[in-house]
Amino acid sequence: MDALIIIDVQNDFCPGGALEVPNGDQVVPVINQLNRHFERVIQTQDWHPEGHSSFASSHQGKEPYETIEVSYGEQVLWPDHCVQNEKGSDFHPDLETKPTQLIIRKGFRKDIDSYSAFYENDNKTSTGLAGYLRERGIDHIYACGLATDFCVKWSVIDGLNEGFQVTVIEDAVKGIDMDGSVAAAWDEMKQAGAQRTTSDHILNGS
Ligand code: VGL
Ligand code: ZN
Repeated sequence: MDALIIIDVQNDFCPGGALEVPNGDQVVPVINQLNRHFERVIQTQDWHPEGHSSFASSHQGKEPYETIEVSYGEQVLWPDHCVQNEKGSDFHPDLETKPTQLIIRKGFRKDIDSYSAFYENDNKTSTGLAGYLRERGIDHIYACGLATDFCVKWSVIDGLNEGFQVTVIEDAVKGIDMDGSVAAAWDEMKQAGAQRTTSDHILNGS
């Protein structure tokens, strides 16, 4: 059984948002169409407390997009984004969320960032998603949303590692792209065993 997983289609990742993904909002109409096609739809929501450790503003002298070493490895520092209960963490207003059956919030522990829908960045703390999918008999996930090179990529790789079949819908994702990170993400996802398709193929079989 398959499910659509819509990753982080939130105001802060769209044009005008705090951590803008170029053309991030262009995925919205595509996802709205896909949404109606799938019987099982799951969303993720980046959901940080104020002063989160992934924010550059929490580290003296650091600027956004610099990296630091933390206990679980390298961490990119971001502008403050997707703060709980603020407008930036809301889903894009045009995103159709009615078909969504589960919303997984992530990144709410102050000291650990969480890109993946399955595991926080320590690679140990589970969000519970794998168990949810298994209990519902879902073995194939179709990934879309933001950003290709961070949350989409890590969700796809962790999903594959958890034994799910994963297909990325290429016209329903957009990336941040730091130093070629989008191309690298596609390579890594392919290496890990991800498949790639288009919304047209899903909706029209062509
Ligand atoms: C994301 C950076 C920080 C994402 C979330 O959704 O890709 N990227 N938090
Ligand atoms: Zn975040």
